[in-house]
Formats: sequence, structure tokens, C-alpha cells
Amino acid sequence: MNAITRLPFLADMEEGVIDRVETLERTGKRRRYRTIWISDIHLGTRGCNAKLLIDFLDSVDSETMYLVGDIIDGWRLKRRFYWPAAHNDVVWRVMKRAKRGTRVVYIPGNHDEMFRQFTGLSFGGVEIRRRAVHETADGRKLLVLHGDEFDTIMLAHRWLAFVGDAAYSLLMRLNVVVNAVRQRMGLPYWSLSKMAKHKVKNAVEFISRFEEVVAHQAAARGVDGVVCGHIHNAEMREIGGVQYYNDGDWVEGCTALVEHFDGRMEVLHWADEVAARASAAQARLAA
Ligand SMILES: [Mn+2]
Repeated sequence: MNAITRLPFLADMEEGVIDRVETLERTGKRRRYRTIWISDIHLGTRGCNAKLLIDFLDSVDSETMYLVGDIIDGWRLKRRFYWPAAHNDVVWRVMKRAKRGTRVVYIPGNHDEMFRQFTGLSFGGVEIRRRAVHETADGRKLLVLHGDEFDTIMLAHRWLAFVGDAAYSLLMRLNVVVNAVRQRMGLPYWSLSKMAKHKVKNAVEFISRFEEVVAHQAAARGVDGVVCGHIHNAEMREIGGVQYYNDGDWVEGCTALVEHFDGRMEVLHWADEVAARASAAQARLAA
């Protein structure tokens, strides 16, 4: 918890500081959506693309915003404290949004699992939840969760057919124990997705297997679709009658998932949007 208590925004949460953020934000009309999902920001790491995210947050608005996990990388912060001003600016903007009346739901992931202990509580208007069910404008029910809860299934899933449920729940408990030990030793959370990305030759196969597992689990819960993050791969596709959505990340892809006011869903690629805006500005100058 040391790294968490060192985060400067906790001291900045008084009214005055949050109010000042408004003056930092770019003025002008923001694009409005019914819902925005973002995840895998990894604040506190060099990989985080905070500048693009700030531009995104200053350009769009929504009635509801879901933070779908791995927002702050507590595991990395514990090993090496890294918190530039831009990372604080991201947190301020989110807090400001909640204060202005956007419903902000924060679903911690595995890298920010230290916030899971606050499930059910609300900080400055930001609700902390383990998972959520979102109802779209066109009446579909979408299960919203980070996605790391499927790591053990991904691992077990090949043997599951042979060894059954007992071994699977043992494996689940084992994963908890292994990570508790790793945490005590100061080692980062052992993530199947990370290991697979680095060690399995075929990352594409891994991603599609993850998507199928998530969709299958969502179907079992009787929802129309599922929104998750975790594997840093934005996607929108139907798998076995379930709509699978992944909002991607702000490390490599810099993507967000949005719901339009008619329920239509879209993945926004923010680096492309910024590039298009720049070339449009250049064309105006040339004309
Ligand atoms: Mn994750």
C-alpha cells in the first residue's frame, strides 16, 4: 500500500485543486457519447501514453464512463516509483468528470487490484465495482469486467475436459497463493496474458482463445455481450451469439470503446484521430 499512499492526487482531492483542472482543459465543443470504456492505461509506467489520453479526455464526453481496469499500475509502482505530472493530469480529469456529473465506474484489474478492497465504495463520485452490467440504449445487457478473471481458465481450459472442476478450482486457489507469495517477495503479479504474449509464438491464437473464453463465460451468465480489457487488443466481434468488445489500451493501441446515443458501438483509435486532425489543420493553412 506504500506506493498507493505516495500518489500525489490523493492529497489533491480537495475541491480547489479539482476545480482548477477546468482551466487546464482545452476549451471548445466536445464530442458526446452515451458511454465510454477505457482500460489498461498503466499510469505509473513509462509505457503509458498519458499525453494522447489527455487529448482524448479533453475531446470527448459521455453520460457514463467505465474505467475497465489496469488504470494505475500498482505492481510496477511498488518496485519503482514513477509518477510524472501528465499522469496526475489524467487522474484529475477523471475526478473532474465525476464531479461535473458523469457517472464514473471504476472496475480495478490485476495491476490495480489493491483498489479491489474498496469495492462498493465511492471516492469523489467514482464508484468502485468488481464488475458491472451495462444496458445499452437499444436494450442489450453487457457484462463489464477487466478480464484477468479468465487467466486461470485460459491456463486450465485445455485439461479441463479431462480433469474436471475439482482440479480447476485447485488451480484457481493455487494462482491466488502463488501471487500472494510473489507479492511478498516483491515480484510482480504473474499474468498469463503477459507470459503468453512473450513466450507463446502465436499471440494471435492466444488472443482469439481469450476472446472465445470470455464470450463463452458471458453466454453462461445470460448477457447479450461483454466488455473487457486486459489483453491490450481492441476488438468488436460476435462469438457464438455473444457480442465481444475489448476497449484495448493506452500503451500501444491508444483506443477507447464508445456507445453512441442509439446504442451503436465503435472503437476509437485516438492516434489516428489526432493525425487526421493535424493534417486537416495543415490543409486549412495551405488553402
Ligand atoms: Mn490486466
